[in-house]
Amino acid sequence: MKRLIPLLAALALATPLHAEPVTPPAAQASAMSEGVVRKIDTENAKITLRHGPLVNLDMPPMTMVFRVQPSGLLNGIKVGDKVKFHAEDHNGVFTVTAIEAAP
Ligand SMILES: [Cu+2]
Repeated sequence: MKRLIPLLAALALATPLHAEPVTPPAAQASAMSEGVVRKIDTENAKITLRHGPLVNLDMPPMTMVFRVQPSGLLNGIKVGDKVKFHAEDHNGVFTVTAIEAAP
């Protein structure tokens, strides 16, 4: 019975008393970022993007290589395209999980 007390205390602390006026986690998790395609490596499912700030990854603008998953996302994407994309940190591997050419 003693072991239940820390658990109940943790649950009580985890329950927010009021909503904070911040971006909901769900919206951040699916946030789309802007970028320009610099290089595409279809064989290895990799893409080099010059990207703007990645809010969900807390990353400043830079040019870097991302893994693409699924690799079929690269279909129809060309070097030089302006894109909107979503990237996630998959165990330390920055992975694009959604990408679309921006007008
Ligand atoms: Cu980056």
